[in-house]
Amino acid sequence: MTSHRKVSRAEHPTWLPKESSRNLGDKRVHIAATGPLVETVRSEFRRAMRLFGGSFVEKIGDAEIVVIVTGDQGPVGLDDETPAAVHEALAAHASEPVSAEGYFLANRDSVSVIVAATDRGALYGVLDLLRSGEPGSGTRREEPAHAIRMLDHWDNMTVHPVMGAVERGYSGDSIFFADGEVRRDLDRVSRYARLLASVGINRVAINNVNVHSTEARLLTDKLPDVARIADVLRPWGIRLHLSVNFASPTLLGGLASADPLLPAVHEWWRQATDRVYDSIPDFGGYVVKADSEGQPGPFTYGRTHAEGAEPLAVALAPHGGIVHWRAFVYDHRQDWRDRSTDRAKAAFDHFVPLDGKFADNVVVQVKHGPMDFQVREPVSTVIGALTKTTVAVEFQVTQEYTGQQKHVCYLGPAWSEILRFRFGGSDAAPLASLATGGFVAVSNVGTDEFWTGHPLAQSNLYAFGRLSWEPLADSIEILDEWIRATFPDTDDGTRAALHAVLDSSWATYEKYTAPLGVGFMVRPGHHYGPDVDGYEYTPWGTYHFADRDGVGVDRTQTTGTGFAGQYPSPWRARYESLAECPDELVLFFHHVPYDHVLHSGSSVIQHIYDTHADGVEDVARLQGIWAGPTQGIDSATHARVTQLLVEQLRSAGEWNDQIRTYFFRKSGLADAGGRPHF
Ligand code: GCV
Repeated sequence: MTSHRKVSRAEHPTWLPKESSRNLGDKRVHIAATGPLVETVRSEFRRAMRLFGGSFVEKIGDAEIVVIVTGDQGPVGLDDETPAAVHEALAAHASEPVSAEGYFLANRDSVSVIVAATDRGALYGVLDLLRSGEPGSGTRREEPAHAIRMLDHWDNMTVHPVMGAVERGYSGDSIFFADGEVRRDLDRVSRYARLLASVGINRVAINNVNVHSTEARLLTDKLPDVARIADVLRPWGIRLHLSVNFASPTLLGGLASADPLLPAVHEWWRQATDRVYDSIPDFGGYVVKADSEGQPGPFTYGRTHAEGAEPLAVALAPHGGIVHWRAFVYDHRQDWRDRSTDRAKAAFDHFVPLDGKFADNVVVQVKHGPMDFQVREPVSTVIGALTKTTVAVEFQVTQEYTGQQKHVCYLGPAWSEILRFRFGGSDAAPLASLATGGFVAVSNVGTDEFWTGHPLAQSNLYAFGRLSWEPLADSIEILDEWIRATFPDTDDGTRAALHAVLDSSWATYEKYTAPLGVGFMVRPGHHYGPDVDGYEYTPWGTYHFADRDGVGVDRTQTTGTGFAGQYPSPWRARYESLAECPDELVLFFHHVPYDHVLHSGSSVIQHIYDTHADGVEDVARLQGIWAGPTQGIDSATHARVTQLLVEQLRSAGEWNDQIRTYFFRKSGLADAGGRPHF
């Protein structure tokens, strides 16, 4: 019972191990910058100097690393001794200046230069140098695609009887809370903030979107403690957000109603919000899950979600705060007998009619798919349809449906596919550019000594940060950065082994779990392991409709729920047509007979049999690779991954046995590969 109270201080590798400070250490450093984050910049150099030597120098001409913030000083005094790299970076900035968070990183004649417009950009530049090492020769320009890059924590203040300390958390307890309070020791939060800043994350919501009564009080009497967390995040350029309960005016304020049209409700939010800003001047804003899975919302009062968000938005606006209003709104008490209701359609039906009606500082936060972070879903139709509303795309770094940090599952390739999706066809803009409100993801860290339960799951946190900064970056190159930064002493062979384990781990996971985009088939409640019919006759709206003849959900306009019609052309027609629908989503959009032949040439039933068997073989192969030479991987990491691969193989085998047996019994069609059913 008590082990989870402890916060690990163990020094297991992260992508900023002590050794990476070598990249900043043993150097003569000149800093020409002011601003609150410059102290953090200096502290990074001091940390490196303590470990590896080096010093600050007054004269720019003596320096090997130069950091310049152009925004808050006059022209830098350039002379004959000024290193060429400084001239180059300043010239680049002068001709096409970087935005507030961007920077130029130049390197020439063994001098590295960071030029930024603000202290924030300088911090990102220095952390880039720290994590990636020598910048190579020439000048590199870096700036984020979108201003908001955020992690949501589903952390509870007390251990919830069903959901635990962190809802869908697989990495120990909350790093923020214990025993109903904000932790006294926030050292781990500080180390977390440094990791996040190094991949460009600039906002963190600290508490669960399911706001229970204890957590609701973070907004009121717990504010001094919340302010302590904000103080720890601030030096890393990270603004704190709170998830709030829509019914706070009644729950905390004693009002009779939380109706968003009532002046008293507006006034309550105004006063509550003013008090937040008295304690936390750079407070980021509120995250709201309303009318969703039992959370209260504006429907109680017959109001729309745009009306619901209004009082919060109005209260935050004068302070520069924003409301993240989640579009995850659906009927979780639906009748499974009613085949016309489709959970996939719900968010579009609720939110698209409200396009343009939300206040300017409301960001509608949309899960990347229409269902719920499944291993494979089409993209959410809401993202393409909201053209007059600021939209944030929400991902799930915590692996609720992708192996719960017991299975290795690098999600970068899955996210890349989503970010590169083009609603209007191949000439249209990628989905990434529609995320005008940036990107949000559910975090995967906790008090676990490796931070993320599965040590290799750190790669997902890293990749989310990097993709939220540069959404079209190559996810395997990002993984390579992570491998090199986290395990700097690996040789080529070990790095190849890590790639062999991680690169296609998402594809492997998909092979042995729910097939062809149909989703779920997990055990209800905790969502780990197979239970094909676990949700089939429940009110949650997540069905596969397998019978003796076929499987899949008919979401066509012609004969099904009509969801395919929420897409613009060409996707509407492509998903509608069984002949054109991509194999990997065929059971998301169509109910097909088991002998339906896929584009791959395989029948649906044989595909199910083959991919499941392949998936188990893949995991066995990973185990073999991991048992081979792994120079440069510390023994604790190696042992934890070894132990988890045993569980992954067991679990993959269980999925395989249950899925193949289930479909054999339903269809009566034997596996042409002759493998056993039970
Ligand atoms: C925080 C899924 C999860 C819930 C989560 C919800 C959400 O349904 O299973 O645990 O609740 O998504 O995103 O709000």
